[in-house]
Amino acid sequence: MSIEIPEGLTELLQSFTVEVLRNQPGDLLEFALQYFTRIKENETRGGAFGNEHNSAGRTGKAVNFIEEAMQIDSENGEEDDDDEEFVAPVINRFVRRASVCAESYNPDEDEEEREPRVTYPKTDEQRQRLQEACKDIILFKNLDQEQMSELLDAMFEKVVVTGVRIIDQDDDGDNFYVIERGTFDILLNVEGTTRTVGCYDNRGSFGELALMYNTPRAATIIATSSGALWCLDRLTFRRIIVKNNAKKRKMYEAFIGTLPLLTSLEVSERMKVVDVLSTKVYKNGEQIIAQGDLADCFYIVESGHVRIAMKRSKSKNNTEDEEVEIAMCSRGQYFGELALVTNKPRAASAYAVDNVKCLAMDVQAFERLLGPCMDIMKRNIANYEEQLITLFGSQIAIQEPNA
Ligand code: 1OR
Ligand code: 1OR
Repeated sequence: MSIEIPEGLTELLQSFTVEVLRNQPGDLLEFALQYFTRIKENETRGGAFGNEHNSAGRTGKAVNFIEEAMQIDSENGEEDDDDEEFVAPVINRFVRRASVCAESYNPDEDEEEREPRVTYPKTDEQRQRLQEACKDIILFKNLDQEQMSELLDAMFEKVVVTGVRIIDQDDDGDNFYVIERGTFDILLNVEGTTRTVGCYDNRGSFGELALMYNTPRAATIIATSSGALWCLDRLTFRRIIVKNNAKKRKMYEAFIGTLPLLTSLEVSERMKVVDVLSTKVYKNGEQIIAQGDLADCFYIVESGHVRIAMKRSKSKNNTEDEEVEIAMCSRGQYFGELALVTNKPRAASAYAVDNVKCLAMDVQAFERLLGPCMDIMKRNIANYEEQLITLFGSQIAIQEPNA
């Protein structure tokens, strides 16, 4: 005798189990009652749950489903916090989005004012750890205080152990992740062959691409140590970060179009560069880069001047080293590429002259987006080497850039 498993049962039970594990409710029966009532209510309101929930043609329903779920949450007053625990994981399990869709974001169509916020309550200690983890996240840099606080409220913690796959290439995007601690490998599968293309070491963030561009996950991320992540659900991410990116695009479109470095990029690729840039402001004399430091950022000068200086002595430990000015960067010029291209420590220091505004990009985005600009950069790096010999008359050599 064969027993037929009703369509949707596995997903329904899996999703419920995940919620139980995440919420650890005291009264399991009460929790189940609330959980299934909510799903039923949503279905009645025309939500996405049902036999057809896996069909690719339901692109966009995921968001509707969640919006609905959130509205129900907010109507329930004091139960909000617990209820919101239901929201985030439902997205991926019940509704799989169609594969690649380079959806553009139109902020004018956004109805975010009517959407209730997601809030995961946190202890002071948790909030402090979260703030620390988020303080250097480039995508969060241009947000105002209100947006930042909404974002922090919506984030929830996830503890991981070695070997856990946080993201699988080609999956739909559910969350954006900020690393609090731990190391993670970035794996890329190209035509059946998987290779490690990079890693995160106790800092940074990942999982923004699928959420920003509505594309499948572009890489696999695996924990290579135990660690902790802060997760931000897709809808809150889109409401705040993607909306902010739309503003950034308007602001920087013209400037980015004038940069000689980016001439080999298509317009759409240039816009993706804008999405991952953050503005950094420095006061006159402030150090932007310290020679010898490990590198994690690439910079483009938006306004002011940046003085590049190099220590004259060959000996690293000699505190008497004198710094010599070797270059001055102005609006539209870039710096900080050398260490990223050669995988070496910073070759020189950089200081703000007057008040300086730079656009900064992290190393992963640099590698992902600026490949087509590598020829220009390598030509300039070859020039550095020539100048180095002229200026210092030494054998200090800048290592050949990686292919
Ligand atoms: P996602 O939502 O696509 C996988 O999920 C995440 O891996 C992706 O967002 C990025 O946050 C992160 N190519 C694609 N994804 C990358 C890359 C990457 N680096 C980090 N991610 N690289 C290009 C490889 C040819 C850069 C490797 C250093
Ligand atoms: P970085 O990541 O090593 C310091 O951090 C940055 O200073 C470096 O990338 C370059 O972007 C920038 N030699 C080495 N680095 C230089 C030079 C330079 N000029 C700018 N940078 N030379 C100057 C040639 C005009 C040769 C040294 C004498």
